[in-house]
Amino acid sequence: MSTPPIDPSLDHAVAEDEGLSVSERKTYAAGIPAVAVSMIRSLRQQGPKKTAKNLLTLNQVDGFDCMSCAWPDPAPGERHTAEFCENGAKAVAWEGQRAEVGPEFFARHSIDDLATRTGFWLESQGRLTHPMVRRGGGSHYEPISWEDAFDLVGEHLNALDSPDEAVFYTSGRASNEAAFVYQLFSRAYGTNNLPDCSNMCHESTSVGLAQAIGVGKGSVSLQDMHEADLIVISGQNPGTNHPRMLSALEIAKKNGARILAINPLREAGLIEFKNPQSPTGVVRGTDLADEFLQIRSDGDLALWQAFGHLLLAKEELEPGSVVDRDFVERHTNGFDAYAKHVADLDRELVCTATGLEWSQIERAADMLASSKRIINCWAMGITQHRNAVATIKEFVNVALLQGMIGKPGAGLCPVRGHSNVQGDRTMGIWEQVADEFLDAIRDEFGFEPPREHGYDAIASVQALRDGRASVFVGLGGNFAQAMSDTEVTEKALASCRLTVQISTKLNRSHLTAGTDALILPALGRTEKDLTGGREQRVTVEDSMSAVHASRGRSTPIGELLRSEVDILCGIARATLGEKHGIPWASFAADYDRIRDRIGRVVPGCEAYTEKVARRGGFTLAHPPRDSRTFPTESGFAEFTVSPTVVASVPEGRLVLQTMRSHDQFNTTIYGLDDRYRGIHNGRRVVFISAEDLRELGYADGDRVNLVGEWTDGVERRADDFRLVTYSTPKGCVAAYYPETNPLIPLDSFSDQSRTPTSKWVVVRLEPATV
Ligand SMILES: Nc1nc2c(c(=O)[nH]1)N[C@H]1C(S)=C(S)[C@@H](COP(=O)(O)OP(=O)(O)OC[C@H]3O[C@@H](n4cnc5c(=O)[nH]c(N)nc54)[C@H](O)[C@@H]3O)O[C@H]1N2
Ligand SMILES: Nc1nc2c(c(=O)[nH]1)N[C@H]1C(S)=C(S)[C@@H](COP(=O)(O)OP(=O)(O)OC[C@H]3O[C@@H](n4cnc5c(=O)[nH]c(N)nc54)[C@H](O)[C@@H]3O)O[C@H]1N2
Ligand SMILES: [Mo]
Repeated sequence: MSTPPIDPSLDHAVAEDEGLSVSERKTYAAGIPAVAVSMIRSLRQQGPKKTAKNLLTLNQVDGFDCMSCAWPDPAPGERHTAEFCENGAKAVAWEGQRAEVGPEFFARHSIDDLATRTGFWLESQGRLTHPMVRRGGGSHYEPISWEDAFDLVGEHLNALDSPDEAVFYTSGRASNEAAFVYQLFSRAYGTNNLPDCSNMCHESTSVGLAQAIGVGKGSVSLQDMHEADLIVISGQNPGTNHPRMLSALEIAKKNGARILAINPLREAGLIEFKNPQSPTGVVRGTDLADEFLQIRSDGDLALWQAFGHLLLAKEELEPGSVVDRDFVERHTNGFDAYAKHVADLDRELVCTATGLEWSQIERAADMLASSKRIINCWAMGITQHRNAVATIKEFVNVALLQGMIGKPGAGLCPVRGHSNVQGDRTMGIWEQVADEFLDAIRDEFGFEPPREHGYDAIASVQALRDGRASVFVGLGGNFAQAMSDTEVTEKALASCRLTVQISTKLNRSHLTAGTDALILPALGRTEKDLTGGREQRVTVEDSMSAVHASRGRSTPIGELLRSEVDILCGIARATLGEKHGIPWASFAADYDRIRDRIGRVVPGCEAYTEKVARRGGFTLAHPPRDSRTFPTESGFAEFTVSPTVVASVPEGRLVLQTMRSHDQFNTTIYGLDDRYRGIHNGRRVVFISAEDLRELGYADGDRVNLVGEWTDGVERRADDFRLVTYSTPKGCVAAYYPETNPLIPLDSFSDQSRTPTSKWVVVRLEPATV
């Protein structure tokens, strides 16, 4: 039943990195090679017929929503026949892989054997096809029936002293229906322990924006992107992680927009774009960035304070030229304190923090000053820092100054990662959900949900580590590899009495198994969902708050697979039975019944069932965007004052940022190339400046170990990386995640949002003894 990998290159996965080579970095993204690479991979993995069917329904109105990122789709009439990017096609091919991982595979491989394999090898074995169990710390996973699996979960959960000893994790690919059912179950069972991947991702955005404008979500639409006259892109690599965003940037540029990119690395997708969808784009690339600031790691807070400083100075010289006084007066609070703070800014401090010349900063500030419709985009290079929340509030300060919220072509645009991470939050996957949400659950379902805040991702690891929690349920994702401090996280998971992973592919989280452990195979986005004997659809929300339906068309890879909704309802039934009278079986039989409840519980989702049935769905209300109303405590948008920070490291140490290659989706590795950065056939590389190489006494190509240093005195290590000379600011190096996650201390997280500082890890280099 289980077949060897189909892509021949995958056979060498265990001997990864042996043929590593480095070539010139690319300056442009998404040309012909991009489409060619994805088509070849797709054909190998899925076969021609399935490929055509899947790719032609990807992101179409009646098709499925791409699971590769949360970038929005154009309006129904404006989509291409091929409305997808290279990395979306890779994600589809990955899910559609024909090889199967079932009972024979698990009989052949013990858990200990599998634990020696790389994540790349594990996932490339194919799709999970059968519910599997490991009992009593046994050596192998064995088949189990669905009903027995559900009963096992119910027995464990009902045996805990307190519901707070269970943790219910969500990865952002889960649909709104699955998310709603999951949080309802968790709360009916009695806990708010609902950590999610957002805790490691855009949490800083949600916290910062909620404080400053009253809504933790972005304030722009795709149409706004097309109409902006300046787009700022900070801490984001769209050519790899949001390639369809490049199409929007291309349209904006054609309409006359300028682009300002702020990043320690000259990412290909920020410099130039060749649109594979348009004949002219392929021949003649579009120059993207008009100005590029090669900033030092975490210099963004100081930079945006400098922008505020320069804009206000210009306003003083030419009153009325920069500040939108009417907006500031009518809609904001705290302007005077902010203006005073940035007026006193220390320029030298800014130059040290950013590594930039003051004249460069002035040029960029002039771009802001001379623009009427500015959109500010950001992603992980901003959110995964100690000062992330403060930095995001500086973005807001400058936007408020210029009145850039709630008008066409302008606004704040955090670019989300997982395709439904924003929707999962809307549906109540949140350890700190608002009391009003809990009141609505109580009123609709007639039970009193727990009110105490639950564990976020970090608190979950701490609780599992310290024995305060002992059951872990993962709705998708790969918690063991995605979280910081890999060794601590893996031990915490392995110490559980029960782990449950609802997954499509095998990963490390299945091998850091609790004493009892379940693998429950789920249908993917691309697959037809016939739960309850009818064709079911699910719904999702993109990064711009647009909600719409998604329906897979391809035949599921195995007959035993169940939908996430069905699996969660099964677990809920086995655990809670008739308690609270929640009709779990009826929910699974017809997802409209879940949508009806979403409509009555979730704010902004009134008449949900009808609205998502419309072609193209609907967009959730966003008061700042829609009417310049700010649902903060004061009723105004808040200017905030934060100290200027110059983050520094001890002599001889470096700041490591951990990021994605072009050939991965988070912990899923599709291949060993990072084409745009010139890396082939390997992932254990460290990008470092020529100056640092010289000063530290190394040469390009040398092999080193990375040693993490932290206040707890523990040395965290990741061994055997090849140094690659690269254009990056002095003192700032970069390497791929998740190989570097063992270096990130569990206690190193952003102030307020508690996001692991994946972009700020203090390391030293040691020669590798090979
Ligand atoms: N193909 C593909 N698509 C994806 C994903 C994937 O893994 N693969 N992941 C999805 C997910 S969950 C997410 S969250 C997004 C992630 O999307 P990105 O945020 O683009 O992902 P990263 O690879 O972490 O890139 C971080 C970028 O920030 C820059 N950076 C690092 N530190 C700083 C800093 O201090 N200041 C500034 N200004 N820039 C900095 C880095 O050089 C890099 O360009 O993508 C989503 N889409
Ligand atoms: N060092 C470092 N760490 C990071 C980051 C970083 O930049 N640097 N980024 C962080 C970010 S932004 C994020 S979002 C997290 C990601 O954390 P996660 O969301 O937990 O991780 P993924 O790698 O996306 O999860 C991959 C697994 O999801 C399962 N899966 C895939 N599709 C489906 C599906 O349709 N249904 C189900 N049930 N399962 C499915 C497969 O089994 C696959 O192995 O990682 C974080 N960790
Ligand atoms: Mo993410």
